[in-house]
Amino acid sequence: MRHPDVPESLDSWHILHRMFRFERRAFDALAAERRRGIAEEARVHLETQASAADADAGLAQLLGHKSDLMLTHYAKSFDELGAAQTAFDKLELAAYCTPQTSYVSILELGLYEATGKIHADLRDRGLKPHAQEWNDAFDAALAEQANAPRNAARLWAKIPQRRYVCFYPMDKKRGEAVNWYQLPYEDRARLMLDHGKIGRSFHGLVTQVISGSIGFDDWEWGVDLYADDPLVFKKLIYEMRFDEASAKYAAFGQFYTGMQFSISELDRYLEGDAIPQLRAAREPALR
Ligand code: 76R
Repeated sequence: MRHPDVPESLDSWHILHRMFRFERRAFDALAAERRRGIAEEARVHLETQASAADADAGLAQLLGHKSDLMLTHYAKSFDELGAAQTAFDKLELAAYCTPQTSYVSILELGLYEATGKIHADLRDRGLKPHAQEWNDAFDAALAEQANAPRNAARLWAKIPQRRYVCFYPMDKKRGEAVNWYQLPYEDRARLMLDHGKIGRSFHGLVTQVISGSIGFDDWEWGVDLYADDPLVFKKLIYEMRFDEASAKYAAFGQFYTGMQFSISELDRYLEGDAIPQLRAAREPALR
């Protein structure tokens, strides 16, 4: 992946989003004791995943008809994601959860700026592009990026513990007239810089998790936004619509919006007799 037009990325969690319809009437029809047993089995299972160092699981109640429940899995490989999928499907609860859609992606930190700098630096050092020495220096520079404290912490952060979540997939356009992938590198880097500037004006108000899905799923990226106030999504996404990277080059899939709740609150969601809450964060959410 050293084509001069290709920005590098740092990649980390393998992510599976699963959206389900919850068969509430069928669940309600069960005896109370059985409902409790089903909820408890699922709670213990998901909490074990969420407390592991090398995985995570998160729940959100979605608004509207598209789906009721979003289950987000983080794992360190597709193999482990597959295992998580199977394990959930073996829970008794799965009999009441009908899959509606899903999304497969890998968390990424885009490195437009850094890649440009690395290329320039290697050029300045007089290294011959793609010769062994150049490749080694390139790898070393990338490893440095991955180990930089700011990047390392963000790469392996767990699911942000903020109440509201908004998930949607997106593409950069590849039309005959408007084609992101045919823009010169410098133009794309500049547009991403402008994009980042708008994003950063919302710093602290929103936590974005960008995951790449080229080669894995129907769109090119999954966008997860997390905030303490849903209005922030509307303001941020609206503002970005006017920014060239989005205004001209972005295309969006379906939006899913809802409330994250703690796995310990699953029984409340299933019973439907109180609003399931997001309890105190397990660890400081990265902002
Ligand atoms: O990671 C960083 O903070 C560096 C700057 C940055 C990159 C590289 C950044 C910042 N984003 C990056 C990459 Mn983003 N982002 C989106 C959307 O709705 C829309 O119009 C687009 C959906 C939002 C709302 C958003 C928010 N971003 C990307 C990429 C990869 C593109 C590529 O590689 O070609 C996509 C698809 C994408 C989409 N972005 C930010 C935000 C916010 C809020 C920030 C600032 C984060 C912060 O500093 O807190």
